[in-house]
Amino acid sequence: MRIKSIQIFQHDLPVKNGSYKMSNTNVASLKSTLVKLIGDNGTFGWGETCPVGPTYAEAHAGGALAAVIQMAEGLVGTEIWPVPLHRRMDALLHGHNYAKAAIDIAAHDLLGKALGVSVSELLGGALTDRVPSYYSTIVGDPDETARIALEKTREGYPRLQIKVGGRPVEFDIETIRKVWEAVSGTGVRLAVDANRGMTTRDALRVSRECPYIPFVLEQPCNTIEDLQKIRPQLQHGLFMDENSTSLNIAVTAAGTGLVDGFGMKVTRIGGLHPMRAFRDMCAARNLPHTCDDAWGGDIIAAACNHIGATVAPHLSEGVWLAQPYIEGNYDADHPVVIRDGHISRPTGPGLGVIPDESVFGAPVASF
Ligand code: 0XW
Ligand code: MG
Repeated sequence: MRIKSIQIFQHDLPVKNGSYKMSNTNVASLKSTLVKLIGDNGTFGWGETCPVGPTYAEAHAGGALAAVIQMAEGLVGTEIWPVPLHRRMDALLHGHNYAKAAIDIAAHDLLGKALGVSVSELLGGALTDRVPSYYSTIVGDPDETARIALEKTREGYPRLQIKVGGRPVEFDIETIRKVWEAVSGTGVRLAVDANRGMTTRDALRVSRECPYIPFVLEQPCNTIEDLQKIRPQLQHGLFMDENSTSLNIAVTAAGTGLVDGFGMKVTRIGGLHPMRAFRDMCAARNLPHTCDDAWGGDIIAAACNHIGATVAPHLSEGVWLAQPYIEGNYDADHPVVIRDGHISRPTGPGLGVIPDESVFGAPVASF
């Protein structure tokens, strides 16, 4: 099966009730790039990529659009199966995983629809129909963060991610302690995520001054060298998120014992095909990880949910969705939503989501 044509759309996803604040990013509206692949048998598939602003990762909305357009013409006529598709994308453009991911996701959706199987089946088979999610706070007031942490735990989230960084570390330590006072004994798992926003000095302080609180420290500092520096002195597990920009880096981080797990983003690693290899590499090393993305609507949510459903439950750190922060859904009949801290696996073929195209307006480019 080959690609007959490609349509590219852009769509704004405003943040519900204000903005989403992390240590290095404060965003109020995100522009998503959507790709519709049409196969030579008439079957179509959808993909999406939506960087959470221009400073979270080495990715931005204008870059996603430009990179997809750069590849699109050369992809017409290409075989849709992921191995030849990725070879062709790599021959057309070096890097830019987050743009390639949108095409990769659309190809998986199309193949699933053509074969009458779900994307999780294409990825090896689901182990659950109820995928655990996690709730991520914003960098905020310690008491308010603790209140939200307890509320979300009671809603049924099995894991919380507490955002810290980008402010005096004393506020972060107070926040972590207050969250623990609120949720200790509930069984909820904790990650403390600084999104690269701490010095090594402050990351070590957080670990040293909260030794009895069982959290993992996610991407505390900016670089791999920073993580290597603090690793021997940490009293907590270390997760890599933003630094794992490729399968190659993730393999090294896992293989050298630098990290205890990953916050992994489907688009950052290049789509579902490399994500499958990443999942299996983590299983071989017994390393837990998330399967999520930085932002995006129902297409990215369904893609994360399908790969998340294939992760061994004891290694699944959950699938985060932007859905609680977004108004409306692309597919009103099959919305991907979090209920009681979990996400039901879509049942239809492919991603199980068929967006209402009129939501996106006219394509910005067609090939
Ligand atoms: C919590 N997330 C999955 C959503 C934001 O985009 C950041 C991200 C993370 O873990 O860093
Ligand atoms: Mg993170």
